[in-house]
Amino acid sequence: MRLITFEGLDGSGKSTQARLLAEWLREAGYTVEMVREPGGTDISERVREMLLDPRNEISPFAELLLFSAARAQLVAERVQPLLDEGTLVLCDRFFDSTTAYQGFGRGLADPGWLDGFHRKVTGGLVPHRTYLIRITPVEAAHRRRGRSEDDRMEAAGEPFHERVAEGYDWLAAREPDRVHVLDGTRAIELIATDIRRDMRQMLDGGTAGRS
Ligand code: T5A
Repeated sequence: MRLITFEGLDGSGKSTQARLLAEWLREAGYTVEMVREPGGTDISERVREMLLDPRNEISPFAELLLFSAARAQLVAERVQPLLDEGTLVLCDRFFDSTTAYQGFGRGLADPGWLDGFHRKVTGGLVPHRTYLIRITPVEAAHRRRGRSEDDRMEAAGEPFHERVAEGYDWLAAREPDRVHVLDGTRAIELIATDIRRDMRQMLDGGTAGRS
């Protein structure tokens, strides 16, 4: 059983890389499911709508709890059962997003407190590998340009996203074995190749998720 997560600023290319990895793993014979955060269940998708609607004013602590509520439901209803049956689960964002966006971005809570809180929310589930796709907030804003209206989190401003980026760097420095940093300014296929190489090493010798 393996939980693989993708992290980074909005527009860093996480969804693109998660999709490419899922395709590659399926071709290699693995059973793979993709989920996204916040979302992935009826309840979590409803919470997502609340969180991302730019018309909503949500207090920072309520925001932390809502992202975590969506995650608790996703883990209980989908992720843990899938892992239990041997499926590889690729998750677009997980609790590192809360540490980076609410912990660092909102300046809400110290990471030590968040660590314990995340484990309560997920029933102790921690990703086996996390790919952090690193781009600058300026590059992220550039990539989002021309898309539809910014959602509530994207509209939080550049200083906020600078603090989020610092949060991710802090996480990568603290947990280098789990959090692998990839230079997200490179070509999509080069990043995908690095991820595949790492996954191949991780899965070699194991039978996780292979049908
Ligand atoms: N949030 C989430 C919190 O604050 N706390 C939490 O606990 C959680 C879970 C979610 C928002 O909620 C926040 C974070 C977010 O602000 P979302 O709509 O799910 O919102 O947004 P994102 O996860 O940011 O998803 P995006 O689709 O915006 O970005 P991705 O997935 O990083 O990027 P992707 O793959 O869609 O690519 C974006 C564009 O860049 C291009 C793609 O083709 C696409 O056009 N691209 C590249 N271009 C050049 N070079 C590359 N290497 C490229 N890779 C992709």
